[in-house]
Amino acid sequence: MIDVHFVPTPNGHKVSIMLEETGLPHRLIPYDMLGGDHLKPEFRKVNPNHRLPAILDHDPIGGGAPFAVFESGAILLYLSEKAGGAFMPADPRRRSLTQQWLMWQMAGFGPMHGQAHHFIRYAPEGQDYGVARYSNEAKRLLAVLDRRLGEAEYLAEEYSVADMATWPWVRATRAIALSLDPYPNIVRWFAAVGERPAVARGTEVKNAPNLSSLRPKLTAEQWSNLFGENMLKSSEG
Ligand SMILES: N[C@@H](CCC(=O)N[C@@H](CS)C(=O)NCC(=O)O)C(=O)O
Repeated sequence: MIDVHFVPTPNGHKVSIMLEETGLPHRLIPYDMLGGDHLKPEFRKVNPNHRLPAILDHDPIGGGAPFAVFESGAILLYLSEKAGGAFMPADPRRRSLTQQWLMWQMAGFGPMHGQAHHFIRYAPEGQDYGVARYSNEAKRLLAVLDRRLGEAEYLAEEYSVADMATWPWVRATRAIALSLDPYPNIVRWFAAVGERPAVARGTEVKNAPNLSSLRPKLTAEQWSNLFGENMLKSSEG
């Protein structure tokens, strides 16, 4: 059994999609991120970085004591290995392509889109520089993705963990009112991936409407848990 410490965000959905795709036995442990559940000291045993998602495998690869994995990309690779190499192509070139696009998602597409979400949706209004900087980067990365998907049906030619990592972040562009119309190859791929039953099941758990809105309203305590003092304090000591 795999415990999934979970919030229904793009990073969380990467993992819930993969678990539905592979059928590995798991249970979702929901976290109230606004309430600061992820900042509690006991969560550090599962994720030293105090972020979601993270998993705890009670029947780990190689046996032994329960094993924790953090960082959504590392979790996808772990689950792939656990499921006998699922969604990781056997062909060496395609396998490398999967790793390249997965790293690109983890180091570029996700973090840059995340910053666009921050400046457009959460930061105090009027921060034109941050909004422009990260909107431009978000659009540049969409153009890179569109070009790739004009060359290949899926990022690594066949459907892989790289698509699972990228798809939920493309879906999240609707929350920052970024249209996909200029990217016809993304539109084609986005629909094809979205039609997979496991993707539908994996994204069934949704965020509270406030968190999915263009301008979520946070109390001072919630703000502190996500971006301020409480968040900082959780990593001390
Ligand atoms: N690189 C990490 C990012 C994890 C991350 O930032 N998760 C968000 C939710 S999607 C989180 O835990 N936010 C809580 C916070 O910022 O306090 C991953 O891919 O797992």
